[in-house]
Formats: sequence, structure tokens, C-alpha cells
Amino acid sequence: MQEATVKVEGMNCSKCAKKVEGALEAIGVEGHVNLEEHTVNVKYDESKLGISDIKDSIEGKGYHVV
Ligand SMILES: [Cu+2]
Repeated sequence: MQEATVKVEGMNCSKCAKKVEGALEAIGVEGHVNLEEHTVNVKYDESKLGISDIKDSIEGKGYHVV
């Protein structure tokens, strides 16, 4: 398992957090949003996907990965 923290712009409420976490869950990533820090902590299997897939799934929900 690989762990990383990504900085995401545009998340401002718990609904945003749920949307991002749900999108990550759908690709098999355990995500935890920190709304104050504007970050998402992710845990993922690096043999199955990479950080670019994580960025794509977050951006697919309309948020910007910095
Ligand atoms: Cu929101």
C-alpha cells in the first residue's frame, strides 16, 4: 500500500468531501479529505494504479488537483 497526500482546490463542505471520497472509493482508493487543509490523504495499491489515476478521478468530479 502506498500513501500520499494531494492538495485539492475547490472542496469547501462535507458534500464535496463525500464526493471526492466516493470517487476514490470507486477506483479502489481509500481517501480521507481534510477540508481545513484542502488535502486528501490517499492509500492505494501502487501495483494497480498510480497517482495520476487518483488525480483524474478527483478532477472528474470538478475539483482541481494542485
Ligand atoms: Cu461542497
